[in-house]
Amino acid sequence: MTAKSPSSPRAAALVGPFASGKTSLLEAILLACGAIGRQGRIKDGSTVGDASPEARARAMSVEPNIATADYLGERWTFIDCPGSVEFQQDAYNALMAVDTAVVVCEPDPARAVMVAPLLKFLDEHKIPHILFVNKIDAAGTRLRETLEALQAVSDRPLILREIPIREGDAITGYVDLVSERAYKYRPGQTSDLIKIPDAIKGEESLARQEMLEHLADFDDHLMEELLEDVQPPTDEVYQDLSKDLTEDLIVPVFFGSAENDGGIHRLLKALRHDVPDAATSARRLGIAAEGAPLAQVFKTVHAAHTGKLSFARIWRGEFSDNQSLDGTRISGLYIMTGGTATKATKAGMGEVAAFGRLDTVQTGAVIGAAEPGMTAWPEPLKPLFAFAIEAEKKGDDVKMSGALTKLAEEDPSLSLEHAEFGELVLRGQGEIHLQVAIDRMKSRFNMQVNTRKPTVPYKEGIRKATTVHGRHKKQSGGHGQFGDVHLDITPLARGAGFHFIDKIVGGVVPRQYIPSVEQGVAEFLSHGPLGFPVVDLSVALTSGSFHAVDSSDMAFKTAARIAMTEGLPQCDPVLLEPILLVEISVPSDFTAKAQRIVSGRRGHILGYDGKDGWQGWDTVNAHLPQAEMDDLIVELRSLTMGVGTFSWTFDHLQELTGRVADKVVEARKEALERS
Ligand SMILES: Nc1nc2c(ncn2[C@@H]2O[C@H](COP(=O)(O)OP(=O)(O)O)[C@@H](O)[C@H]2O)c(=O)[nH]1
Ligand SMILES: [Mg+2]
Repeated sequence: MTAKSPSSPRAAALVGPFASGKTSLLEAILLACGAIGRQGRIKDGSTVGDASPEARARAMSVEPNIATADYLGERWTFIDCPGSVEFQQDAYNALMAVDTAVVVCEPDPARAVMVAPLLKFLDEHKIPHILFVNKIDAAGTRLRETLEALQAVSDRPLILREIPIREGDAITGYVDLVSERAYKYRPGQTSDLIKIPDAIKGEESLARQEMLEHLADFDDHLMEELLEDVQPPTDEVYQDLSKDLTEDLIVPVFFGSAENDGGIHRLLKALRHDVPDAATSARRLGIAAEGAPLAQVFKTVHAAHTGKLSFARIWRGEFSDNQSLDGTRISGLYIMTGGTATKATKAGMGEVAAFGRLDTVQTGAVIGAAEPGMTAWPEPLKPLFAFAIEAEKKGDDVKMSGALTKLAEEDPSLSLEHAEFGELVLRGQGEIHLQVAIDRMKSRFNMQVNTRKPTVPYKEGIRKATTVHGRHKKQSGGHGQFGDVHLDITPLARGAGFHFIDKIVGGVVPRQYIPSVEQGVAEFLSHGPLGFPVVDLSVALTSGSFHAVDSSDMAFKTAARIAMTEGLPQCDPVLLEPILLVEISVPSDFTAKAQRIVSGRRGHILGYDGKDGWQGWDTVNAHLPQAEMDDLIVELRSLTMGVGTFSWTFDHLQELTGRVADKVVEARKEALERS
């Protein structure tokens, strides 16, 4: 065997769909490494991972679980990533920090499509990855069918590295296709070497041949050997496996049971032999071998005791506690041994360390000097779901903003927007994603917040022109007030906005008062007769008069408002609703469903096409009213096994009339009366 001894620690991310068993696998791995004494269970809430109250409450990972342990004298950091699509950002970021990904999936072929987006990301970034088919203890299907379904969603060839040994319905061991040795599972220990059962000898040599043929696609020498019927030396096969994984040419496939400790040592040994070291991964990321110490942050956490922690992979050199970096000082350096932070004085190349109090360093940023030519950090995921939020206690708004800013720093797929109508809108990847953020506000910042649907930014327009006269005159002892204006109000084309035109001749309205007239008009337009901002019109000041003593800015502003209040209702105002351009992307099996969702939401389908670079996926382009977007992602996911998604941009405003419009105007009136 080519047991190379990497000089530096390696890192692997455990990724895959929700509930495929990643956190359980982390537990099994830590047990196999001797880092914990007994295996915790998800259902007992006793695992190393998912220890936060938000994760335990849902029996689901809502943040990465990071654990460092030694296997056969070599150091590994495992990053167990949340599988839920709503927490994907953390998984994508972690993948940028590792030498390999272990994609954990379930045997059910119907679920294979759930790993498609992840495999796309891995291939796009050429990140070596291994497939681990988990829950093999409960598998109802043949591994072949599972593999076929998975192959359909992977651009890279999947290569079975072992085949199962069955006793009745149960899988009790495996045959390694390289060494051609058979093993029987022994929970808690390395498997027992046994003889290859006669019954599967035929199947074994077929599977082995298949594996070799795949490898020969990338190795001419091996191809020659196969053509000449020469048995390739085992070392050559191991070398190919390691090289092809490193270059992301193949995806080796293993299986087992995280909960019942089957196949875990087998998986760990494959990692040990085949996974590239930090130097190789750094090269893949465009980081030169020589240079100053460099680490990259993949996760930021604001912890209660330690303050801000930046979890980073060290790609070059060594960092030490108290070291000064461009003016900021590392204040606390930690390694996650098992699941707990252990203080360290130094951390070196290959390690995953938490850096304390790097206040200006964001997720994705480089610690040390950034390097030209480094692979770009993935863009944050675009928001798909939103809540309007407010602090329960009036006056807590500033504190709330501060807490939310920290949470958004922890998770770049969470964002905060000061929206129209003074609303604070929290955006993210789904309802659970936002709910977890709200829960963290309470558990970590002691902030109770209220949520509701965000207000749709309706506008109003006009459909007719009119001419009005507004006069403001008051004579109440002493100084009076006098302003007098004539306005032409005219509708403009959609998208034109608001134009104010000064047509005064001969100084009938003195020049210094004209800005006040414009201001009076603009203020009126912020709340039209239907309660929304009025757009796409011009207002021309055509004439007026003034009084040498009593005229003032205030008086002209009031006159303008009087004119607008009278004039605008005569212009046949109409509600305008925002329409978004939405691109939905789904596996083609679900395209018809996606189209039905659009029609069901007053949408208009513009067309559909194959998704660029995504075999077997379609995009559906549509115009959808923003008012219908609220739970679009919820419905889309529920109809597409969670993988359907969309992107959106504002497109145009469209007239809305009839019952739907009446309801909107009524609701707005009530809201305005309340506030
Ligand atoms: N039968 C069986 N169940 C498993 C296995 N591994 C995990 N599970 C169960 O699958 C569920 C999800 O496990 P978890 O580790 O939280 O999955 P994650 O979402 O991928 O982290 C839990 O109920 C586990 O008990 C396994 O090997 N066999
Ligand atoms: Mg998990």
